[in-house]
Amino acid sequence: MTAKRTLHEGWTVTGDPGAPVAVDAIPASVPGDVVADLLTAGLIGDPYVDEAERDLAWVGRHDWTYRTAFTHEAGDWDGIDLVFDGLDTVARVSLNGTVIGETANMHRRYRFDVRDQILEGDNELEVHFTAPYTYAEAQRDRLGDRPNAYPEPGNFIRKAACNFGWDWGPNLAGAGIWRPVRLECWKTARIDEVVPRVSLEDGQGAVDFSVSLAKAADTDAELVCEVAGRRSAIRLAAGVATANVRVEVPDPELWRPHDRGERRLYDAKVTLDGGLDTWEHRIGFRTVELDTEPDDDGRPYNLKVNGEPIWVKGVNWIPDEALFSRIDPARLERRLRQAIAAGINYIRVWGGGVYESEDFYRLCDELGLLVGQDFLFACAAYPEEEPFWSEVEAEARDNLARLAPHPSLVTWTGNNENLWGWHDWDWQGDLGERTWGAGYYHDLLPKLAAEVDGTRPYWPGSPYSGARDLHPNEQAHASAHIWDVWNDLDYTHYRDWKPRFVAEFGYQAPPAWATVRRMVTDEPLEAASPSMLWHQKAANGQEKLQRGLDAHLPPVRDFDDWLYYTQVNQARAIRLGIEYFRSLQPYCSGAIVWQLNDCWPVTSWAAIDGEERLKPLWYALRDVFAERLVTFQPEGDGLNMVVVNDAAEAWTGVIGFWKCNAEGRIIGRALVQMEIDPRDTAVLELEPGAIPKDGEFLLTGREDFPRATWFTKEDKDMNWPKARFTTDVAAIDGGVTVTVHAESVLRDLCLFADRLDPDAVVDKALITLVPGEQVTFTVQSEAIAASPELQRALTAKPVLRTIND
Ligand code: BMA
Repeated sequence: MTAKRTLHEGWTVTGDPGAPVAVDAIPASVPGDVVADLLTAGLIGDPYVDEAERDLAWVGRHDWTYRTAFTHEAGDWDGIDLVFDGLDTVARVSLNGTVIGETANMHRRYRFDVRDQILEGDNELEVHFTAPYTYAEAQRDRLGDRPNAYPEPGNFIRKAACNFGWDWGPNLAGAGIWRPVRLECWKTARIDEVVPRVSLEDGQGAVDFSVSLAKAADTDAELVCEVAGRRSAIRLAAGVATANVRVEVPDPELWRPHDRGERRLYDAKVTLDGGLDTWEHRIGFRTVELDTEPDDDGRPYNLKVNGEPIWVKGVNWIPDEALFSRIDPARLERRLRQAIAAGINYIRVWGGGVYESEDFYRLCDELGLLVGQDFLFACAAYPEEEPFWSEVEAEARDNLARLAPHPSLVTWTGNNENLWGWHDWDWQGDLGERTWGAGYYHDLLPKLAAEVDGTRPYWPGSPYSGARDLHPNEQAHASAHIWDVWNDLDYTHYRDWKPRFVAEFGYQAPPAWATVRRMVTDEPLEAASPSMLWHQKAANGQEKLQRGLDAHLPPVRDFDDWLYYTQVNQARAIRLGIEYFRSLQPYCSGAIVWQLNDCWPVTSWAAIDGEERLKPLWYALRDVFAERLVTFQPEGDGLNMVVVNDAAEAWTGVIGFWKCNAEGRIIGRALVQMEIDPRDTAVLELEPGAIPKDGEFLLTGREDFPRATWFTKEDKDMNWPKARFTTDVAAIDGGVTVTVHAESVLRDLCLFADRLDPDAVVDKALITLVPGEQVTFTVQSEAIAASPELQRALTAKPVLRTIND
């Protein structure tokens, strides 16, 4: 029998005497972290507001001691273990004054045998955390410094790299018991670990359970493994503690990503000796292949699930809150549902963050999102010397086993940009003979991935070209990151690339208005007011935003213009990139946008800001990731209409497109009968006469087909007529609708209802209309529904915006 009891109550945290703020046994959250505890106690300002983060640099440079007391009733136990699912990071754990273990890795689970230390009645548990900087800098001094894209020692400690700050995140490197902790008491034997290897061959499912037991004495044991009502049993002789048990499941229903149909999850269960201990998880049957066999052009990077090629409509994922313990299952579910609502089918968990929580992968299993998981290395050279080699091995084993049951998890990747860094970022001179992580990415991790799991493809890096002598970001070879756009070039230069698979590309914009107001109190509020700049972490970020504005949009008159125009530009940049990459299918097989989410309120590449609000980019993603896409793509002096059908059915019908003059008056019409096979692309070369010239533009109909547009000039050069329109506001349950009737061209119409009610949600954005057309926005907001005054504000600037207003 096993009795499990969480130990989350009664904790306090105490700072070391040298800390600038005296912290003496304040209440502490477990799971939690010290920054959140200091905030709750009122000892620090909100690190997300203005420049408060700046004053918190000391937190990561001091030690923190967590303490609690608990009572324990004596029982006839053979084993008593103290189990930590996550300690952040360098900890010394003591029970009743005796040290029971030391840790130095946030990404592992720890189990300590406490039979000899635990007392009947009252017990005192203490976890002392050494400052992460103290440890990491000492390791750096001992082993010798190595390159890091950030001037921080995050590569010398097994702690989330982004804890030390990133180009979208605050530096809040603290400490804490960041995942659950519990006491486990057991009798005779317990199940130590189960790794289910799920396979599917010719429609026949099987689960190979690899089970390890902890036994108190040399007794034999019976294991029963069950899936979908099928079971296999095995007797383990005394002295044997591991077993492999196969359960066959004929004709299982499949697990499918959400855009490929339904999915079925099956209960899997392992029972030890009739109920002495049990292990349960849900699993799913699906196959996954990553086809990277060289072809005439280079090397593809084709993901196949259940034998079907998947065009990866992906986003990069970072921890959803800088203070990780604030991320609860409901928050994760909201975020993942927002991803699905945008047509996203794949989430890459980026290597500068964490191996996500059980809830994250469970939700991806249930909702049908594919997950690519990086091992946790990002943008730096990592030492391979001890203790790091052993820590990385232990962490990889632990997480490969922990995540193995999840059908959503389809690939493992060695690191983020470190192979690229070694090639291109002047590392080699600085490194000399020092290790930098190659041994992890090319040897240790692929070996462990095969040994512990063995059911998922492993790729050494993001990006990686498939051969060590090739440049890792070679565009004709497997995965590439596209960062020359954003860093140096206009977004139209996405079209200079011809990639096989884009694992990162992104373009910044500030967050929603209500989020801006939450993060800065600057008066006057300006694009470059002090706290706005503090919440812009990217190298020359403001200049890069301005470069984009200068190239495309009319001059900015005030902060409202700046906010709207930069957000529109972000959406247009990524729209252009994805439309182009999709037009290259099947040569190009996916695009993973940097980045879906934010971890605090900040100007960043995210589509959903740190306060969970949708930026215009999110709406653009929903358009361009739609199953059926129409896009205009230039080719030489000509123009093609490319129609991409990612559906399982053929797409037939008539697409109407119109040529308009700058006033929006229709000066030419064409109707084309299109027939596009399932998961195929059709290209229609436009007749020279159909191609718009100088100031004219093209657009497709809006009723039966997704609207596509093609402009011959930038908005800044367009001399659009001044926006003219009328509006109707109508009440609906829990909100209002706003119908806009266009009397002139209206370009990228947006309704920023969060300016009136921070909780308002609007169903569309970035709508372009010509005279005579109309659009209806649906606004969910109780506050607006209840207020005629707010309703009036809904139909005017700065809430209702169009480029030509
Ligand atoms: C890539 C990512 C992140 C970074 C982003 C934006 O390098 O891997 O490291 O946040 O670009 O610069």
